[in-house]
Amino acid sequence: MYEEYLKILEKKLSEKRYIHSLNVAKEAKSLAQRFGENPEKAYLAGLLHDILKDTHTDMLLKIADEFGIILDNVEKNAAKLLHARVGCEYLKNILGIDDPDIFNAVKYHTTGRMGMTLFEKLIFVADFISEDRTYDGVEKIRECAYRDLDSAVKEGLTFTVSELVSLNKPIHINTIEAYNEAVS
Ligand code: DGI
Ligand code: FE
Ligand code: FE
Repeated sequence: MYEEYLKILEKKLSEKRYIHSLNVAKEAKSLAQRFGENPEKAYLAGLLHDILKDTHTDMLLKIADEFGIILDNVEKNAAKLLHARVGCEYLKNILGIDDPDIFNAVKYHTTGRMGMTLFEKLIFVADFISEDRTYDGVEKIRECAYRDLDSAVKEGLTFTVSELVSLNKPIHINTIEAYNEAVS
């Protein structure tokens, strides 16, 4: 399935990240089946969500510039945010995938955002609970994801915000707004 994309991913990603992408795809598909979304589309979004994760920051900034992506200050200073922000445009402009569900799921998979769609939540949560994840607390999120997707989103955002605060890292406005919405 999706042979052409697998070949591209294999070239662009480390083995570890490639396996992560397959795991997120699998998880996204089964979450989609559980919550009544399109399973094959969720699989594809999961497969492609980290397509630029192993691309060097300088290259991501160059691609952002070429595509005319306006980056805010937090994005410019947090390399980890760039692969999502630039990845969605790469899918649209280079791979010709311009399905808005896939585009937005990839765009917001790292930060989340206020008013996430069901499809965006599936990818956001699948990325947190995929088989290869081993962080402290993953079991708790895994356990609740299939019961209560919004709780899993809330737990994921709480984990991210706590981690960023403890490391004195800047928090993107989308992360903050998603968190505030999730806990309100
Ligand atoms: O690409 P993955 O590793 O699979 O996962 P991801 O895209 O969710 O990235 C997770 C990393 O992104 C994690 O180290 C925390 C970081 N991150 C998420 N939201 C923010 C953030 N970093 C900053 N500086 N600000 C954010 O709002
Ligand atoms: Fe990512
Ligand atoms: Fe990921």
